[in-house]
Amino acid sequence: MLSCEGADFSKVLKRYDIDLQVEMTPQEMAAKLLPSDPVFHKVAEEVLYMRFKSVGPVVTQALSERNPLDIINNGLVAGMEIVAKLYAEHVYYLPEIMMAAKTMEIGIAIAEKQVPGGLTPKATVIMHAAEGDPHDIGKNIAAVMMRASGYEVIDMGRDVPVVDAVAKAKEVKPLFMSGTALMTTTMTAFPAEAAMLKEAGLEIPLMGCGGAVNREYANSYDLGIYSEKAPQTPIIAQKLLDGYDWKKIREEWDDIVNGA
Ligand code: B12
Repeated sequence: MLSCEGADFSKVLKRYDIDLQVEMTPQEMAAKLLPSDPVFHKVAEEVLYMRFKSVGPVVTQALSERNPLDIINNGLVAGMEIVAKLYAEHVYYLPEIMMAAKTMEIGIAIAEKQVPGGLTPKATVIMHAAEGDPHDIGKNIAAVMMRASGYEVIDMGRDVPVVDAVAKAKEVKPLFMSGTALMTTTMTAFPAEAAMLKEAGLEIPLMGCGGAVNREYANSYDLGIYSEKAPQTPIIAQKLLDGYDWKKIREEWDDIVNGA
């Protein structure tokens, strides 16, 4: 008869992927990346460990100790950034990314309600994920930052046809339009949209964003500007409000986003 006596289960029930790729466990890796502030630390952990049932009470408690925008940026989004790092290290996989994003969204929905914002928006912006692209988690984070900073955001969602995005921009004439592309096959939407706006005589900056796009690419077509991370977007928006055009944003980009 088969006997388990003497079996070393630590060698059997083992995350072979972690063993092969990294020496550390998710907990050990995350410990080095979590925010040092105890309140943000706790909030970030909720996202990191996908605790979608308890994130609500934890964020509500945090709101009595910290300001809502900081909870979003330094807690919820910080937790999601760690998740993305663990994914890159093959410690987390797609299900973890999706569950963590859901957890983050639950927390953001609660914190967002407490963000003090003027009744009159500073300006209107349009956001979308490129035609053919279903990746919208980064865009959603950027949209929250913009709303929290007092802008009206028209969020067109994901997989937005080029012609629809351009038609909306012609109708609304936003301060700027942002596009997100995480796939190299979809990022070509942005030069196409920019060319159509140019043809219509509209100088609306078109912010190219998302993992597939880099600064060089976003600067390679007229109207194109770049924003690498969601928190940089309100800072760039403020410069546009101050009267900068897309060329000046490009010229001073390093100084503008410095530290954000
Ligand atoms: C989650 C995910 C999905 C989810 C998307 C769910 C959703 N609602 O978004 C689902 C399962 C739908 C998906 C599908 C696919 N995916 Co996918 N997916 C990912 C994954 C794992 C994570 C992306 C993510 O959300 N990251 C977390 C967020 C927070 O990061 P982020 O989007 O980069 O955003 C940050 C910045 O880019 C920036 N940002 C982003 N948007 C914006 C907007 C503004 C205004 C600003 C300022 C900043 C900004 O700010 C954020 C941080 O501050 C990536 C892998 C990766 N490492 O990125 C692959 C990845 C993007 N997917 C990929 C692929 C290929 C696919 C599929 C084609 C797979 C397939 N064969 O079916 C399909 C798409 C099919 C289709 N056409 O419909 C590839 C793309 C490769 C490429 N370069 O072209 C990747 C890179 C995986 C890989 N390594 O191969 N995917």
